[in-house]
Amino acid sequence: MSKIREEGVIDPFSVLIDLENGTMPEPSNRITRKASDMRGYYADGKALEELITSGNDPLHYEVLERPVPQARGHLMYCISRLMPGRVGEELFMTKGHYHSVKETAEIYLCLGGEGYMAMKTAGGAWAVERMERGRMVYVPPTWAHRSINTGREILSSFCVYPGEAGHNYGDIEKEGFPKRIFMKGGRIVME
Ligand code: S6P
Ligand code: ZN
Repeated sequence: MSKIREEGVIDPFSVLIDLENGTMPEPSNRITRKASDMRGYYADGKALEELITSGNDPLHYEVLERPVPQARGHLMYCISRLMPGRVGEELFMTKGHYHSVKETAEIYLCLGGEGYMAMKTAGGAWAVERMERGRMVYVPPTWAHRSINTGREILSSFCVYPGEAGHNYGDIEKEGFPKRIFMKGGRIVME
């Protein structure tokens, strides 16, 4: 018998999350960002071009998901996996974004690796939170967010955010973040 569903209503489901390895073994979507997708984001554009050409354009990060409707009431969720590495002295990071619907928050539960979540508001507020296995970062509404991998392992997180949130990358492309995170002389520095 066919099921009658209201718009946006779907059947329940479950999905396996590999907590030990910080991954989703059977995603239906895999979004990838390679070094060549990161042009304009790093301080050292020349080092990025070298990584693209001599370094064979390595994977920067991937997002694994089994999407649900991008609608109010639903919860989007995914596994975000950021590779370890550097562009010049700057540590690998995600592009970073505001949510298009500003009133939407996000939870990042770190499953492995180490790094930071950098956050900023359009009004000039700035914050950074440590990411490490078992630590949850709460990104409040209106805060843009970007993760940075400061370790040698993949920085992996389970993310949850409202279905209607959407992603606004354009403003961060223009504004950037007030601080960058580098590895200089074996030390992590923020400047
Ligand atoms: C989505 C959530 C994450 C990021 C992912 C990649 O709201 O914040 O899944 O999409 O970490 O970062 P970005 O900035 O390229 O979307
Ligand atoms: Zn987000």
